[in-house]
Order: sequence, then C-alpha cells, then structure tokens
Amino acid sequence: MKIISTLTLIALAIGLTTCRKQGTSAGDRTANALASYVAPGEKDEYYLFYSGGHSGQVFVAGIPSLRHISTIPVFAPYPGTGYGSDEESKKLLGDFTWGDVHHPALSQTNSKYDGRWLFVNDNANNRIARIDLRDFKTHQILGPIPNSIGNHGSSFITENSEYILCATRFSVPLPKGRVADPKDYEKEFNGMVSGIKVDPQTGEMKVGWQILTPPFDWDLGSTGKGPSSGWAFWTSYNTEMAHDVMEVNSTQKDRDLCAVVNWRAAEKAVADGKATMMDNVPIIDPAKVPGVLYFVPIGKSPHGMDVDPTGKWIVAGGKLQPATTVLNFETVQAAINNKTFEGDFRGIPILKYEAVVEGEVPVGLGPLHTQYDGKGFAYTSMFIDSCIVKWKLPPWTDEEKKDMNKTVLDKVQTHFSTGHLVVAGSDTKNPYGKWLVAMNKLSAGRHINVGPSQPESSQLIDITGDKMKMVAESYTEPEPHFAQILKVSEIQPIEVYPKEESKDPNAIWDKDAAGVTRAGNQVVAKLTAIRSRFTPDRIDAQVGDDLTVHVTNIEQTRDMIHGFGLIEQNINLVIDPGETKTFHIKLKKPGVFPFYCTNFCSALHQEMQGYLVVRGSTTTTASGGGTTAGASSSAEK
Ligand code: RUQ
Ligand code: CUA
Repeated sequence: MKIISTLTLIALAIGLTTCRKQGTSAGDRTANALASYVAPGEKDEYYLFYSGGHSGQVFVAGIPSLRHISTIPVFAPYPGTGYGSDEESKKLLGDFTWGDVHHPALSQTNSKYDGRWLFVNDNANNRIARIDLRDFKTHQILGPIPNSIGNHGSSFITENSEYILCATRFSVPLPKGRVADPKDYEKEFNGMVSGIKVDPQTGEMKVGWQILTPPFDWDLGSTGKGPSSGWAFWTSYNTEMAHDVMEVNSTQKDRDLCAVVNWRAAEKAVADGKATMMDNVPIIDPAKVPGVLYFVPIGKSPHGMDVDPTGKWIVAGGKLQPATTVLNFETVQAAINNKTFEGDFRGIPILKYEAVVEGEVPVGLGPLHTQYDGKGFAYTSMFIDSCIVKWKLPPWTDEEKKDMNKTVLDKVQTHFSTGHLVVAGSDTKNPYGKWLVAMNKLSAGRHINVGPSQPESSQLIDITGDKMKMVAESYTEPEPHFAQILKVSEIQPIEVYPKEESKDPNAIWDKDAAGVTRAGNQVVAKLTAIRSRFTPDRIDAQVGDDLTVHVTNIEQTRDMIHGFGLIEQNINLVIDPGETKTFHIKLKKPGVFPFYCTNFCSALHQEMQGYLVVRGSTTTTASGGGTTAGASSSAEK
C-alpha cells in the first residue's frame, strides 16, 4: 500500500464518502427504538464504563438504553457524592483538582473480566486509579509515577491483572526535575514504559519497574494473550524526535516505530539484578538487556494498537494512512528468534516489516482504534471518514489477498469524527459481541442547542447481523475516550456498607456514643445520622478551635443516603448507609452555622438539621468586647 500525504488524504476525504447511512423509514425507527428501549422498571443488560476525560471522572451508563446512571468521581472533586470534601477523599486527591481519564481497564483473570476492579489512567498528572466494583468507588490513586510524564498509553491490564502497563506520551529530561533545553531533545529527553504491579488479593498498586525508551511519543497500546501472552504493544508518533511545530515536524517519516515489549522478560531482568535505580524505581536499559524491547515500523503516525481475542493478530491504525496494518504475532516471534531485523535504533532491534506484517486492510481515512467481536471480525473507528468499518481478520483467501478491498465488509456512518469505539468484551478472549458503541469527537449540532459548550456524542450499533445497524445515540459531558462494557449479571455490588464490616475507628453505631469532646483547642464531634436526625444536633466550639467531625450513617437500608452540608464553611459530606465520613476545619469566625442533610431522605428530611455554634475566643471578648456573651463556654454536651 502506498503511503500518502496529509494533503492527499484531505482531498480524498472530500470526494469519498462510502459510509452507509442508516434507514429512517417508520419501520426502521420503530425497530431501533425497540432495540434500545428499556421500559420503566426494567434494567439494562450491560454496564458501560466511560472514561470522563478531563472531567477527571468515570461515567456509568447502561446498554442498550445508553442512559447515564451514575458518575464515579476519581481525579476531581464531585460535590454530588461529597468527593473531595471529606478527609478520606481529600487524601486520595492530594494537591490535584483534576485529571484526564483516558482508558479504563476492567481487571481480568485468564483473559476474562473478573468483575473486581476498574483501573483508569490520568494522562495529565501521571496517575492510575483503582475503582472497586464492589462499591463503585475510587479506592486508590497511585502517582504521580516517577520518571514518567504524560501517562496516556495506559492503563493496559495483563491477562491475570498482574500489571497495569503504561507508556509515556511525553518525554522529558530524567529524573524529573532535571532541566535540559528542548533543542537537545534527542540527546537529553527520554520516554518510559512502566509496569505497575497489582496485588492479586487487594488490587493495591505499586510501581514495579520501568523500561527506558527513546523520546518517541508513545501512543495507544494493548496487552497480549494466548500466543502473545506476556507481551505488550504500543504505537508511537514522533519517531522524528521533533520538539516543536509537531504537526509538521513529527509527521515527516512514512513509518513510525511501534514497541513490542516482553514484560515477562522485563520482570525477570529486574529479578536478575539487571536494572539500575532511578528515583527508587528499577530501570531497565533495553539496549543492555536484550529481549525486552523490539521495534516494528508501522505507517504513518499510527494511533491504536489492538490485540484480537485470540492473541495472534495485532492491528495498528495509521491516522495518516488509509489502512490498518495487521501484525501476525507468530511471525513476530519467528522474526525475533531468527533475528530477521532491518537494523536497530539505539541498540533496539527493528523487526523486518515484510516478515511480521500479514497485510494492510484498506479501511478508509483516519483509522484510529480496532475492536473485535470474537467471530473473526474487526471494527475500526474512522476519524476522517466518520464511520465504523467492519472487516475480516486473517486468515484471508488468495482472492482476498489479491484484492484486500474484499476483506472490507461494511461501513456505517457516525456523527461525527469517531475517536474510540468499544465492542462489548473486545479485549477479553471471549467477547460478548452484540453491541458496539462509537464515541464521537464532534456532535456538531445533532442535539438541542445548548450554546457553545457542547457535549460529546455516542452511538449504539447492533453488530449481530452481517450489516451493522445504528440504533441509538446519546450525549455525555466531556469527554469519553475509551470505555469498557461489562455484563450486569457478572457483578453484585453492595448497596449498603454492612455494619459488621465497618473498620473506621471513629464510627459510632449508637446515639449514646455520640457527642462532642474537647482537649485543649481540639474539638472532636461524633455524630450519627439516621432518618431524620443528627445526634447530637448541636456542636459548640470557639474561634481558634480545630474541629473534627465524624458522621456515621447508621442506616442499613438501600438508598438511605444522608448528607452533611455546613453552611458558609465549604463542607459537603455525603454518607452512604453504613459509612463514616470525616472533615476537619479550623474555626476562624464566630457565628451560628446551621448544618443540614443534603440528600432528600424522608418526609422530614427538611427537619434534619442542627447548629455549629462558634463563640468568639475569650481573648477576643476581653480585648475587643464586641463579641457575644458566654464566649468562654466550651464543648457543651
Ligand atoms: S486516545 S481517540 Cu487518548 Cu485513547 Cu484514541
Ligand atoms: Cu437525611 Cu435528608
């Protein structure tokens, strides 16, 4: 396949619209409506976990309805669940108030979803978070990851959730904090592949090891399974190693180099003492430890790189090449064993293109990501063509090999500029198939006008037949990148925190244990919340005190959530049934500050309120004389 220039591509895009439009007859409309209709009282069949992009959150929708059901806050405060207001979530967030969530990954056992955790990466602040699917809450945020900047090529999970693998989008002088001139980019800057170790019992993550790379911009990737077990793959753009005017300078070469990483070999090299330490992380220099890293040339400025359910085929989408490139892992393995190299880059072997590429599939313009249904078909999102293309994976017949257009089976138009797509279960060895969701970068006025801040659009496509069928569309806040789909019947989240599991030392379950205590200027209040009362409903303190409040929601009933909003003190707790939450403030101004339940919990919800009474300090009263009487009283019960 001839590789063509950006300009030719744009010219082609104007004259070539081959995507099939969907029927809009009354019959089609009725059939589509029924296919995605979930009647009142009925439930969706699948969860759709969308990354929330720079909202820092994860959105949960149902399939087939595409209805948004809940938001899981991860890297940014979310007042709806009080996230970022209580001490527990403040600690998770640290000093950051946002993150950029790109690629969610469900935990796997034996290349199948095991329903335990959802991991998401933060492209902006180099972090990874773990959401527990038992309660749909964020339980850990790891990072910023050392020696690593721009955690975009992430979070890719290995077959048994041994590791989350990450590659850097940006390169900087390492270790972080070292300064070099970007003009010396090639010499002074480096990228990194990181293996984040996941504890098999608890899911707790820690940085395992890292592999130093040239300063290419690593892009999307995925992990192997079956024959490619123990391997991982990333595309890259900017093998030109440009540092400015990237749009031009990083798109010079017809082919960029993809990374083929043997993560088991990396793990072993570290165990064998072949790593050196940087910022407390064992770092492997792949030029000195052969067998860990290989390159494969892929054209041009590629983006997605997706392993199929068998683990044999690896498909790269070339943003600036009108084709997807299919690598055959068995020939990759053979090329490595036989040293079928076409040279090296800084000591890293480059596998010979012809030896490892099975073929190029002429899918159209702007192929980004590929997903699979487990029946031998692949589905590629087309950014420029605005469509989804269905095509046939190898093995191909001689006739198909002669005319690769024959492997392209169907195209359906999307609206517009599709980025990621997800097929239910595509990254497992047994996809559910059935549904595909296209995540479009532009909605371009297909929704009611909401002004210049526009939502993102998603479209639901039925892939059960020979021809794809678009049945529904929906909108989300910015901005879904990738998503994961999980069958609802595969998990059973809790709906209350069981009392007997409470480990919070400040939890109280009996109103007799509730109250306010003082030691010096430290005032501690322990409250219970239950329909429709806080006990105690009065907290007394004075200016200058450090006030700590623990609120336990002692309900054990589903949906009996209480809030604790403290007026003019910027405190917003939301406490689920059986949960204890804490806040801490320094009291700076005198006054009477009402607190109230923010979740409408009962007929007497409005009555669920109390007072924080903050008297001026004794010294203030003595010297200023302007504050109210009784300033010396404290911690009344
Ligand atoms: S990238 S639109 Cu962040 Cu996943 Cu491909
Ligand atoms: Cu508790 Cu409203």
